[in-house]
Amino acid sequence: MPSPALTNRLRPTDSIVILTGAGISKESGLDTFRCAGGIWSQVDLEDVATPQGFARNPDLVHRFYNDRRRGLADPAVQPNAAHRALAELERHWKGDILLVTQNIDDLHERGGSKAPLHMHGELLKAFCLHCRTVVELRGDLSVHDHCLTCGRKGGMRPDVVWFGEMPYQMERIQRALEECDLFVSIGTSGHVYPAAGFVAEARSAGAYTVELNLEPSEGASYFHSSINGPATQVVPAFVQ
Ligand code: BJW
Repeated sequence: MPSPALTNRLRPTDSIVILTGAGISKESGLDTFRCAGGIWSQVDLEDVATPQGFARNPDLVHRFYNDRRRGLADPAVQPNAAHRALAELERHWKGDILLVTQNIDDLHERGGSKAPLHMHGELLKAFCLHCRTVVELRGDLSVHDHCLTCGRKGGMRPDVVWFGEMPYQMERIQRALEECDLFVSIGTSGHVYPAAGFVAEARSAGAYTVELNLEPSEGASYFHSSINGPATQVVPAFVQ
């Protein structure tokens, strides 16, 4: 159940869209992108998160995502109280909930969420640029890999959405935003579109909008309400 302030606004069958970003996985031990010391202070995003960067130097891009895949496999990296609280909400809420994550980790799934929509793709998947077959991936990826479906070499890439590429399942997300009664954004800086525009879309369609973030994000003024603090505290408190 959402917090008392919200229970007054919501009916038990209302529809909820939840958007999560890197901040929800920070306390699980994964870096964010734009916080001090974050991923974009360690590498140039043009090199590792654009199709042009991959065309220029696929080895570098593979190393970057292989390292992050190994980081995700570290036994210390586990879903935290915020991931688990959202899964609990999904289990008990009678209305529709669409959990949209910008994160490519699998911590929502491991925390118990049934089917998070990974709009920026998944670290544990790869696809073939030649035949578009998507495969599950546990180990490293390299330019020497062959596609098991079409047999061609060198075309396997991480199944993640880079700058300039279209995020996944946008039509489904747009529909849910138009129909939702509550939009909740958790642990995202609001720098990257189209996700950064979801609050305005949901709000103009009539939803109540709430931000849960360590600090006010770029788009904090668009939300009806903002709650600031670490996700492992504010998310369980919000959904209880
Ligand atoms: C905590 C916490 C704790 C910390 N508890 N909170 C000009 C204007 C408008 C748009 C554009 C523009 N120029 C270009 C664009 C489009 C571009 C874009 O938005 N660029 C901006 C940078 C300006 N977007 C795109 O290109 C997207 N595609 C697109 O628009 O397609 C349309 C189209 C395509 C082609 C033709 C025509 C149209 C694609 C964006 C892809 C983003 N990909 C990445 C990397 C891939 C995946 C990966 O490697 O992991 O996705 S970038 C990176 O940023 C990653 C993230 O998902 C994404 C968002 O980051 P997030 O999650 O918000 O993390 P942070 O670090 O920014 O913030 C963390 C927050 O947590 C902070 O606020 C902290 O305070 C908080 N926090 N600890 C709670 N414990």
